This record gives sequence, structure tokens and C-alpha cells, in this order.
Amino acid sequence: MRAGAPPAGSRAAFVCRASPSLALIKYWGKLEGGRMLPATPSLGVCLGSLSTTTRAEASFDGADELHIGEAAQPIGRYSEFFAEMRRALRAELGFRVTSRNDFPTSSGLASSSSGFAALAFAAARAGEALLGGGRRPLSHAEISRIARVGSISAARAVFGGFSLLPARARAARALYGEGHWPELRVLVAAVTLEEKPLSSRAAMELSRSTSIYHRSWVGGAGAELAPSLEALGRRDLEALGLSMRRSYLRMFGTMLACDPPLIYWLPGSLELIRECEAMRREGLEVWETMDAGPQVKMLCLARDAPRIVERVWATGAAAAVIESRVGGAPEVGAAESA
Ligand code: 2P0
Repeated sequence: MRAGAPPAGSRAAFVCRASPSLALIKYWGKLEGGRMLPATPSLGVCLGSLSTTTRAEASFDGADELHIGEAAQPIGRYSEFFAEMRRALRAELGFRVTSRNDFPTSSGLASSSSGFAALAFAAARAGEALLGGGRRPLSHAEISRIARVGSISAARAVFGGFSLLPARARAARALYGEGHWPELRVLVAAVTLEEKPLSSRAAMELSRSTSIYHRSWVGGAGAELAPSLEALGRRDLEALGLSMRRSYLRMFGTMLACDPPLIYWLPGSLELIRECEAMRREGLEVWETMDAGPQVKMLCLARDAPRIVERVWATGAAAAVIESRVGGAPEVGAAESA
């Protein structure tokens, strides 16, 4: 224990609410060597209407434990993350964590991005409060780096707004805050609320180890970055949409070429993609993207959102539709210690 630290048995708790980072340009694949570094660059937008709320309590005497909702989680999934947090805080602390999502977990709605971003903030601030002594709080870049060890997309979710995680980078960086594009909306059309059959992590490893297209996916993914950044800078939805579409469909291309093949789409997913194409032909600006799951997320402008939502419901393919603005940075504050 550090000199001047509170006695064992003391506790400090913080709560953080963070929103998931939807990738407009996709991270899909890790560098080899188990270092949790992305092989492709990704550009994310924070979905303000979805959130994870996480409470972390730091103590000198406890072992780590973590619950999502009522369910105790196997701590092995979190051990690298907590080890990295302890290294950053330079102290042997234990963390007791409870977390809940206000949206379905593990169904392709990026719950691990908001989950580890909220966990990283809450645990860092709880640890700092417990250790005291006027230490410099971990910066957003450091918290992004620690969150990345838990889940790579979480590195982006630490910033809110629009953020960029370059290929091979240890931390993401903020590009624009939530006010950059006030008219932008993301419609999340959930085709099913069930958990997906294979985790993103396992699916990525299957892609890396078996997909004959994986190398070309990784080699070509960077080409979408410059045009998508330019499009985002000038708030050009069509140009951004064209880049987004190349990114997500090529990502699924590499999954289809896995052995055994990986097909996350459900019939409803394809129906919604077709409906977006039909709406574009009719002059509505709506651009879809998908992640490691069957859900379809559509970018559009606020003025068109009601018509698009109506069209989505009319397909009969959606079990739920959530309309989101661009979300802000995670909110973090002290909590009552138990
Ligand atoms: C992303 N996805 O950029 C991409 C696009 C899904 C498709 O990040 O193994 O949960 O924890 O790093 O971050 C989902 O994968 O995987 C993901 P790990 P993660 O948002």
C-alpha cells in the first residue's frame, strides 16, 4: 500500500453512464500477438439514446467481482482489463462492479463499447478517490487505452461525439463533440432482441484464422478513412453513407468467406437493407450499416426520421426501433459507498 493511503477496509465508489460507439467505419480484426490492438482503423459515433450505467467500488481488500444486471460475470473476461487499471493506478486495488444496460446486451448493439468505457471511468475515478494524495487523474487518452484492453471499440466510446481509433493505435481520439451535426439521427432497427450466436471476439478470430479475404479486408480498410473523415467534416451524409456502406459490406464479405461461414444476417436484416435502397431511390437520404449481429442501423437527418421509421415498421422486419441523436461524453460522478 502507498504511504498515506487510507487503511484497508476503506472504499470509494463512482458511477459512470456511457453510450455505445457505433462504427461508421469498422474495426474488424486484431493485430496478431494478443495485444488487443486493432488491425483496421475505425470511426465511431456515440448513440446518445442508449446507455450503460456502471458503479465501481474500489477497495484495498477486495477481489474483483462484476455483475451485469443480476448476473455475476466470469471474471476471466475482465482480468486483463483490471490488471491494466491497477498498473495505471500503480496500486493493488480490488473492484466491485455492478452494471446495467438500458438496451439489449450482446445482440449487436455495441454493449461492450459502452460497458468497458463506463467501467474504465468509474473504476479509475473510484481508485483515484481511494488513493487520494492529490494524484493527477488519468486522462481521457489513458482511460481510452485501458478501456481498449477490455474491448477495442470501447476505446472510442470514452469520448462521446465522433471519435477515431486508428489502426494499431493504443487509444482513440476525439474528432467532434455531440454538437457537430445536430440534425443527424441514427435509427437502430432491432430485427431480434435475442443474444447473438457468436461473440464479436470469437467471430473476429474466426475471420483472422480462416477467411480467405481477411488479408485483403485489413489491407483495404484504411482506404475508406480519408473520404469518410472529409465527409464527416463537411456533414455530407451521402458521401459518408457511401463509405459506410463499403466498410460494413466488405466486413461481412470477409465473414462470409470464413470456414465455417459466418452469417449474422437474418431475413429481416436483408429486408431492411432493401428498404433503405428503395427509400434512397425515392430521394430519401438514409444510409444503413450493420455490426456483428442482425440489427440494422440507419443514418438520416432529423427531418426525414419520422417517415423512415414508418417505412421500417411497415416492413414488419423490426422488433424495435430506437431513434438516437449523437451522444455526449460519458458522465461520471461520486456514488455512495456501501
Ligand atoms: C466496431 N465491432 O468497430 C466493430 C464493427 C463490431 C463490428 O467492435 O474483441 O466487442 O472486445 O475488441 O469491440 C465489436 O467487437 O470486440 C466491434 P473485442 P468488440 O464497433
